[in-house]
Amino acid sequence: MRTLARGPRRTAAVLTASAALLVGLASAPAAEAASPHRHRPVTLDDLARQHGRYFGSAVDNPELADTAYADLLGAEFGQTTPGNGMKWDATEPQRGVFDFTSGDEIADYAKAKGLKLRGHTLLWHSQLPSWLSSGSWTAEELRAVLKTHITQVVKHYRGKVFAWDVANEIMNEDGTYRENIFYKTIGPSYIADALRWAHAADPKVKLYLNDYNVEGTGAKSDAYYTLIKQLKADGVPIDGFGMQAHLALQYGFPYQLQQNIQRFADLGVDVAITELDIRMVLPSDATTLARQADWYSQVTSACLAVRRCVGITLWGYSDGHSWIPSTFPGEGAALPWDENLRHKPAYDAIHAALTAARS
Ligand code: 9MR
Repeated sequence: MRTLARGPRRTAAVLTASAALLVGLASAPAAEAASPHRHRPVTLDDLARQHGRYFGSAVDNPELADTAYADLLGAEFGQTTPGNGMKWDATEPQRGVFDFTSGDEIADYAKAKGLKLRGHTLLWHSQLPSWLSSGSWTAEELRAVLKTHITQVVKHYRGKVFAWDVANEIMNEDGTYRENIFYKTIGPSYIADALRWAHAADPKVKLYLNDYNVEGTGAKSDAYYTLIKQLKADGVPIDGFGMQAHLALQYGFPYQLQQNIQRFADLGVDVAITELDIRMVLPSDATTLARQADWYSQVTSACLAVRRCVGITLWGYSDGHSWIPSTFPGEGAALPWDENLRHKPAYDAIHAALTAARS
């Protein structure tokens, strides 16, 4: 079995447990001494690592000031993603003027806590700086702007992030290309070029396409399946597909989730669950929280069932720090920890799913 120990933090935990065992052996009854790990908390990431996966949570810069939240995130999880700190409006607020303050803050935090870091995101229709979104560009000008942005940001985080969401949310629900500024100005070739520029800037980093409503089979995930297959056939560097998984109880569980993950894996790319949360209409009650717990369990099990599903990231882990209530008024309670950082049934369900699955 793989060891649970990882870095100084884990080593300290093991030493503490060993010390407790030695003390316990001197005085405790035999039954207690026989379970040396009884007092060592086993985190979701510890369990995921036994399967060769990570379990992570996004974090947004202001949340780092909430030390209870940031400390628990660092202790429980093995991976993080900046909620906003590496987006275009943060990293290149003026043309050619790069500001890595927010992204670096998260990268430093990740390093200090021993967390793997996903980069999010190099290109998106949202959170673009106004110099870009309200400028008027020829195709050649915008290609140059995109190339510079991707090259600078990827180079800056080389060796710090293990994966990039290169292009975020580039498809419509019906499987046609989203008419973002890049599509409208350059045409669909911007996607392959973005991947090539990112690869040139850091040949080792894993390059992903990432979107929501692609967890189940359907027109939108079909479009990604076709695109990734074509990119692979054309020799374009593409390593992974990110399924955001912003789920909602009222819309039903994604259709054929595991089979959908599997078909992308079969194309020869990794799959990651990148922004998982499961919202509901408020107020929550025992029934909805139990249903939510079951969904978290199903998502976890589906990922573990596909060898190339490399990890799961929650989009924040507590109901106290979630994008949902402000975006969907009247909805929330989407995460496995409540506002007071107490476990909800969803936490126990994820824990059980990670424990039950065979390595
Ligand atoms: O969590 C992010 C939130 O703080 C921002 O206000 C929001 C702006 O659109 O973006 C959120 O993150 C999004 C992510 O970057 C892409 N997928 C959807 C996420 C939720 O909106």
